[in-house]
Amino acid sequence: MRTKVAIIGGGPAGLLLSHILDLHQVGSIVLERRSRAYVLRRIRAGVLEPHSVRLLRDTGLGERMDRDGQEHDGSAVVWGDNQRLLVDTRRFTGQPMMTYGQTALTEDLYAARDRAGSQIIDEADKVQLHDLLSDRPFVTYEKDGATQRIACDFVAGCDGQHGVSRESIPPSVRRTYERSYPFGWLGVMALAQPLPDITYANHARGFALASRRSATLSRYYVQCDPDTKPENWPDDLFWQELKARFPADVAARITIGQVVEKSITPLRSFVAEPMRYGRLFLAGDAAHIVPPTGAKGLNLAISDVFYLSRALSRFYSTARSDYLESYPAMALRRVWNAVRLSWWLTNLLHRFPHDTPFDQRMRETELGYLAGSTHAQASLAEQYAGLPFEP
Ligand code: RFL
Ligand code: PHB
Repeated sequence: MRTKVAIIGGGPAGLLLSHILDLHQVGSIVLERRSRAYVLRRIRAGVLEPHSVRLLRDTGLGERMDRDGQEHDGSAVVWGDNQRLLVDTRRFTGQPMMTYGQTALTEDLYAARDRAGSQIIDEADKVQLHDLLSDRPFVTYEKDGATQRIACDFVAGCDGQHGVSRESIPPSVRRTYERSYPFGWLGVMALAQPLPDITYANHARGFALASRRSATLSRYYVQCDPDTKPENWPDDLFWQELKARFPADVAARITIGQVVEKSITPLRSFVAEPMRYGRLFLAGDAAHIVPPTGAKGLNLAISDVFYLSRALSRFYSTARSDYLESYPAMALRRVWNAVRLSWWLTNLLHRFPHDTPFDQRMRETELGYLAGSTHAQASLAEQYAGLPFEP
């Protein structure tokens, strides 16, 4: 087999890259380790920045998002004795945020790829990347017991946190930056009417977050021990703990419903540099992980793909490689800003095991300052909405 771009990973980054390249007549093959059913069962992100929304609309992926997604002005933060702040992106940036589940977006992407008759090879085992420093790289994998080979011009490593692409960059070239946090998030999807606003809570019992997927589907998270298991959290305990972490008036408006999914996510910040090695380009979680507190992971995957698809389509239409050369630095500028915001919000909103009363007073003082200062709110809203894509 031969293609222009071999894309490793059929998550949002890999599928969106294949979709946009196709719009520019650049052929690709996607190799996904899991089955399509497995990929579509994963429940993850929910919040899209205006830049992501615009890109999805501009590339013909906006129809269901605009019908089923929910535009909103931003997100609320609550703490202490009924104190509340709205991170109002509409007021400060002129643009709303969108709640639309990653699962639905991934379905839309698969549907678009199917309509275009594109090649997505699922259950591709033992993917390996070869000759990345040559101008004739290739990829091998196993499917149904046979080894296959794809010759290509470029490899896009979109295979997430545990993929093979990043590991194909020799350790002597790779630099990694990491912070792990001493807690996780227990996430619950429930058939219940959500709160009107996405609401983050800083509480003595730990962080909590109320979000949504639709008018009848709520998404909730509570900070938990990173080593706990969903089995340790029977539904009753979860609802009790969730409500205990919000101010009484907010808690009273949380509707209890049937729990349809429960999972634990560890929190971690991670960046691997450079995002390029010869003919290999990394995008999305393959290169960087952020704790979900800033709702940035999926949005970064989308902005990486915007830069990379532009660089590759320019290369094929004009033979210019300037955007390919600048891709790692340009993508990383946006990545590091989101890493900083996610780290800062994680520190601001969670309780840490060895916190002293001083630490919590610092958080409350900072939250109080944010609530009282339009300058500080404008800065936060600008970052929560995401920095604009560079020309
Ligand atoms: P993905 O989605 O992990 O997809 C990578 C794909 O690569 C496949 N793969 C391989 N394929 C072939 N060969 C191999 N060796 C392979 N190894 C792996 C995998 O099976 C998979 O299908 O990465 P991608 O595409 O970069 O997308 C990134 C996003 O999924 C992630 O950043 C977000 O979900 C993060 N995130 C959030 N991001 C937001 O922007 N807004 C949010 O509100 C938000 N909330 C969240 C989140 C992530 C969460 N979890 C569970 C980590 C909430 C949570 C709870
Ligand atoms: C979600 O809806 O899953 C969600 C919302 C906000 C976040 C993270 C996740 O910061």
